[in-house]
Amino acid sequence: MPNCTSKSAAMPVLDRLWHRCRLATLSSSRPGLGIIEDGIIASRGGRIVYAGAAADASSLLDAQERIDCDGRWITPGLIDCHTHLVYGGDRAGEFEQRLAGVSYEEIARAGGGILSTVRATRQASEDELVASARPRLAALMAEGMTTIEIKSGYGLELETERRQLRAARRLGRECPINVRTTFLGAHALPPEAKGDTAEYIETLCRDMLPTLAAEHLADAVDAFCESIAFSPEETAQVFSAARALGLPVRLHADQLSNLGGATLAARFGALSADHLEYASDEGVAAMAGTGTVAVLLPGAFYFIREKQVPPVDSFRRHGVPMALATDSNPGSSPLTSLLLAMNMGATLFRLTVDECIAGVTREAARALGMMTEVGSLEAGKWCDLAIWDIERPAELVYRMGFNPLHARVWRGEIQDRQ
Ligand code: DI6
Ligand code: FE
Repeated sequence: MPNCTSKSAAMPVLDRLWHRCRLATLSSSRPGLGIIEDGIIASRGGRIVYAGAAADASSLLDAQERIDCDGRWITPGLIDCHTHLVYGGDRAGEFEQRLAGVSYEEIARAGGGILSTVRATRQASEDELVASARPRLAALMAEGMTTIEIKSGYGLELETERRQLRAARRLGRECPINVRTTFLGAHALPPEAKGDTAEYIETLCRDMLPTLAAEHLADAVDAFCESIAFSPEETAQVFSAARALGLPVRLHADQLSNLGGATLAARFGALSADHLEYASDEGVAAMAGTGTVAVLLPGAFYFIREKQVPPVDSFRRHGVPMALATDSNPGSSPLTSLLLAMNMGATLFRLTVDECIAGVTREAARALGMMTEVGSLEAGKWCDLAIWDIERPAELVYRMGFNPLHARVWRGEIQDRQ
């Protein structure tokens, strides 16, 4: 056993050390945001080796680079745990229709909506999908996002679904971010199915899903369980196929009506159930039983001018964890700001500041099944940081359209502002 002296002398040099900073660690073992007023963070090999009080870490002084944070706040890098970032075209024309009084559902039923983006996505090459997603990604990264989930669902046939997922993986290789992909083949019924939902779901389960899983293109499987999309029974079929392949599931649940989506998600042990404006108390209780995260998407609520607020008090009462995400997509939430998503979460859904910040960090990591890797400032996790020019954490939630990011750190490396 080495004694204390030889141990510290032999300690490897740290790559980087941030000091004189205030930390919102989001560590589950601390109350609230896990605040440390005089903190330091040390990294080695892209991982956090220490995040805590400066007073407890006097031996951690030997780093290749020391960064004086001058009292700035550091949070975990932000996580957007629900996006449809990769797609062709846009829906600005539909937005104008909606301003003239046509509803989101009416547009969808008339063959517009998701299907108009499907047409544009089918026409786009992988390069074009990557190129058009990049500015949206850059906007999120400029606000400290370091991890993102990206869904397919605008192909609705194997080739295009694959191209979307490949584009998402490529963004993960080419940009300093962590990417998690989700297969959302059950997003809408493609026009060529001519109304034969059963046949489409059968093809999806038999061919598309196993093929994409074998190509390691999908980290999870999602479905849109809604009257304008797929029934609970069809969704269950997709989920059974996913589970048989060992893939975790998540669900667009109870967004426009209550079809029992929250209960269904829980029945399959889903990582998350998302939207949930119309979720019942029974559904929330079921989610509590399986640790399914409620992913709240105030951007979509705002943009389609929904009136029904998700049952936030019920989530709190039942101890269901709540995450917040942008739902970035061309139809119901053309949003590329997690800061604004937090502001909307607070203003529209009455979430607290702590719930909003936890919702785009620790709870978003939970929704992605990435708790051991990201989401809090704790030794062993990736050193993904957002460093802010703010005086108190509430400023991240309070402002609208202002970006106080000072620096973004991904896997221990300081990134240029995008
Ligand atoms: N719910 C949504 O809010 C998005 N997909 C979904 O299942 C909408 C996607 C779109 O309108 O393009
Ligand atoms: Fe969505």
